[in-house]
Formats: sequence, structure tokens, C-alpha cells
Amino acid sequence: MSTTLFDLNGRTALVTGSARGIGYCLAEGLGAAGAAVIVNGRQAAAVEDAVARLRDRGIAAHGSVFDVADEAAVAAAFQAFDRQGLEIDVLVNNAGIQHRQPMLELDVKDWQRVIDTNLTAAFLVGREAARRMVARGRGGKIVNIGSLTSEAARATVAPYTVAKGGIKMLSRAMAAEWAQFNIQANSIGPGYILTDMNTALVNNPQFDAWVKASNPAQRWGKPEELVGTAVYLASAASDYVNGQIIYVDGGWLAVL
Ligand code: GCO
Repeated sequence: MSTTLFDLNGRTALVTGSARGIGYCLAEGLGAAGAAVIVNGRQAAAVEDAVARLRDRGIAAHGSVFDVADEAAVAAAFQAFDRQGLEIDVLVNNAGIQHRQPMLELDVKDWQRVIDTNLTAAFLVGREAARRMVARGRGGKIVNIGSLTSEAARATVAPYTVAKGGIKMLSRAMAAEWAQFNIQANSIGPGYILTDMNTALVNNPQFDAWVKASNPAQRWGKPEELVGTAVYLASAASDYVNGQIIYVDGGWLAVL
């Protein structure tokens, strides 16, 4: 099989929430496959540090500090990309937060904050990217980062679960409207991955045991184990794949 199918040279990828964690790993992996990458985050210092680390690896990296849940900030960021000649061919909607609390005690402000960042932001950033992909007429790729909770619920993470379920359906809605412009929008559903967001869970012996007993790989996943699926969905290899979700979960959802 031709390796050029997975070659991202000549493409520019924006990865939201990519100053650390899964987002940084995906930016690094897309860069290693040839893409120029734009690192996004809300903290300038963290974004600058991530850009420097990527450049040290020989990756063409840029930084863009904006809150993905702020419509005006998203519009301004894309106007800056336009001025800089940065044409985004690949968008990875990765930015996300977690809030663990039973719904009976949950404040609607916390509910809304998670929905805004984990779901509405993917629409806001996806819409700005797609408007430009359509105008350029050469298609594009959108990769929305879901979760096991795109498919099954866990108690105490309701807004996250609802948002990630929405992410799966947002990819399908994007496919429904934008496939005609040669835009492919798909989701990745990570299993339980060793990230900062999950540190409290990893360090909880009962939760750690539950994760290892619940997936046939009997272990947590590593952020870099998501890169291959992201490169696939960002490349020509997936040009006829649209609206799908690929679970990278050690087999968790495949077995009883
Ligand atoms: C949690 C975790 C999960 C994982 C991941 C699982 O509190 O259950 O944060 O949400 O991060 O999404 O696929």
C-alpha cells in the first residue's frame, strides 16, 4: 500500500486544546506525518512551550491562544489565520474539560461550562474552519474527539457524557451537510487514557482496578496510541469515510 495515503505534507492542522495531554500528542503525531500544526490553548505560556517543543522536533508549529467556547474569540483567531495565510485543512476538535459530580448536586453553571467547552466549541471552531474549506474548494478533514462516554454513561460525569454523545452526532451532522464539499468529519472515541485529566482516577486503586478489569487489554491507554487513528482520519486514506466514530479503547466496548 502506498504510504503517501497517510502523508500529511502540505496540510495544516489546527488541534484545539493541544498545549498538553492528548491534544499535544495528536499535534506531534500529525506533525511527524508531515503536517504544519497550530497549537491552541488558553494559556499563552503553555502554548509557547508546546510550540517550542514541536519545533525542536523539526515540526512546523504555530501557536494560537484563544478560548474555543468564546464565539468572538474563535472568529478573531480565524481572521488572524487568514491574515497569516494559514489555511486549515485538518481540524482536530480536542479541547475538553471534565467535571465529576452527581447530577442531583450539579449546578447548571457547571453543566453549561462543560457543554460549552466540550460540544458547542466543536461547532464554533468547526463552522469557522468549514466556511474556509468550502470557500477554498479543496475539501478538508474534521476529527472530533469523543470518548467511551459517546456510547455509554458513567455515573457522576453527566455533562461530559452528554457532550461526548453530542460530539458523535455532531460528526454525523457535519457529514450530512459538508460531505458535498469533500469534507470528511469523523470522531475518535478514546478509552481510559493516561492523561492529566485522569490523574485522580489513575491514583484511585478501586478505579484503576475497574479500568483494567473492564477492557480486554487490561490496561490504561497511552495518548500516543491515539495518533495512528488521527493520522488516518486526517489523511487521504479516509476520503470515503464520513460520520464514523473509531473507538481506541483496548476493546472495552467490544466485549461484555
Ligand atoms: C471519567 C474520565 C473519562 C475519560 C474518557 C473515557 O471521569 O470517567 O474522565 O471521561 O476521560 O472520556 O473515554
